[in-house]
Amino acid sequence: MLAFTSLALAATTLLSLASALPANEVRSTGVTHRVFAGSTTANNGLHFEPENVVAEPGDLMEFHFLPKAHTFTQSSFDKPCEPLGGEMAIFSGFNFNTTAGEAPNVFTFMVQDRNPIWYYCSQTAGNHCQSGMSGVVNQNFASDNTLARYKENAVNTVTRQPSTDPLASQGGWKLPNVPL
Ligand SMILES: [Cu+2]
Repeated sequence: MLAFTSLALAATTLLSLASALPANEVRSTGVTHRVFAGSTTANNGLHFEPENVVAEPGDLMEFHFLPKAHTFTQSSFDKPCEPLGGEMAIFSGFNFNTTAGEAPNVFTFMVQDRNPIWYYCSQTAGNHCQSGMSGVVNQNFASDNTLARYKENAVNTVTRQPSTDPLASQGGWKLPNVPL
């Protein structure tokens, strides 16, 4: 009987904890996906590696920046090289320049759900997005919306920025680049 009472109490405590959380709270999974913005080998440096990532809600996406002043800029599939919802887009800003190796900081955000997150580099010097510097988190593999098609559609676009402030950073965190 004593054991039953303890169990019942524990269940009640758990329930009240759960109801205290905001409905849309996404809990951290502790999983981090590292992506390099830039490359020493692929596509003349205009490349995210890996460019196609599957992530769970609560996973972190962590971008490490190599030379050429790249950005992470969220877009829709339908409008490559344009920020999603204007100022709503997740945007690293041009805060991660480096002339060699990796920039001293990384850009990190938490995946909120399983919907695709399309993104591009908004560097216009060299037209990075039109040249194929784009990627996706949680592509819908049952759909025709592939990264290859995104890149094809990007070729004849004009790159737009989420903000007139090139250093604006939103939807994520600028954190120290800690070696593994
Ligand atoms: Cu770039």
